[in-house]
Amino acid sequence: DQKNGKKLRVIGVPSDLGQGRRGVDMGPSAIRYAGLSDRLKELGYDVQDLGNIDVPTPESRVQGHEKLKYLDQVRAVCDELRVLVRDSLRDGFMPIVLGGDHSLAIGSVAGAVEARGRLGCIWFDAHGDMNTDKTTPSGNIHGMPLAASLGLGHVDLVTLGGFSPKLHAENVVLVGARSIDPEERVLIRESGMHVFTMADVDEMGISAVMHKAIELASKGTQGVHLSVDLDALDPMYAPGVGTAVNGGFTYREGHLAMEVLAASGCVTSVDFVEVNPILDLQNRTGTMAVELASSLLGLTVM
Ligand code: Z70
Ligand code: MN
Ligand code: MN
Ligand code: MN
Repeated sequence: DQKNGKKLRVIGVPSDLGQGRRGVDMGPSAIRYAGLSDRLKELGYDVQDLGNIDVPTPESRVQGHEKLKYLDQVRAVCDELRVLVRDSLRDGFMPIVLGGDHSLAIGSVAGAVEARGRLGCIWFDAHGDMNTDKTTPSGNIHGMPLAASLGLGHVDLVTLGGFSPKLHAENVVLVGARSIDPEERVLIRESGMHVFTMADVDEMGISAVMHKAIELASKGTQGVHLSVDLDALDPMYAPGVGTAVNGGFTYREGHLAMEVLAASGCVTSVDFVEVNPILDLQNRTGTMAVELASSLLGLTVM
């Protein structure tokens, strides 16, 4: 079949360093338990699971800076992920990164750009993830990865891999936003990145939003990094996230978004993040991640 010879590599990042709630470190296990590898193998892929990156345990951590909690450890985890994502792409695998909190995307974006050159980025999220140490209300680095990838924020996050910025705002598209901090909003506006809020999705429909997002992210790029924060979905379908916000994507909107991406063939690497099985209901959110991955990588029904 058409997937023959296509190779996927699964990389787990059991990090809860970037946010305040325990449990998201078990996200990679929850997604694997929901059957990720088997589903992808059924779709005809060669799937390699590299297991998990080592993340320091709570007892061995130093919180450090009030506005950049666990900065040194987050940076170390992201740097390890950067190398694995980069080398997976160089070896002909599409990386599928399982989180863990969204701070890990600083590493996956860096590695993907290192391997492929200029990339677009489509970021599914209820939040903006565009805070810096100057604007953060929480000090949680999971609220900063898109800013860091655009070259905004603390030097230790911005210069991962020795180059900056990783992304160009004209090729960055945030989809599903409905909870943005006041100062973060200013940074988003000033950056020039593209944003489709849930209001835009309601007005335009998810299909039109996705076609536009793909066009923007693909223009002049060598591919698209897709970063899926499960809190983009409505809590009805993804209750197991640290910061659930009402009014997210329905099940069908989430799947259609992945199907439009699948048809375009533009996605070259992907993250599924913020799955927290302690807050979940019978692994609904881990299961959602697996189903979204299979819509992204699978064949259509007919
Ligand atoms: C807030 C902050 C955030 C995810 C919450 C929240 C950020 N803007 N991101 N949940 N995935 O603390 O920066
Ligand atoms: Mn996020
Ligand atoms: Mn979020
Ligand atoms: Mn969260």
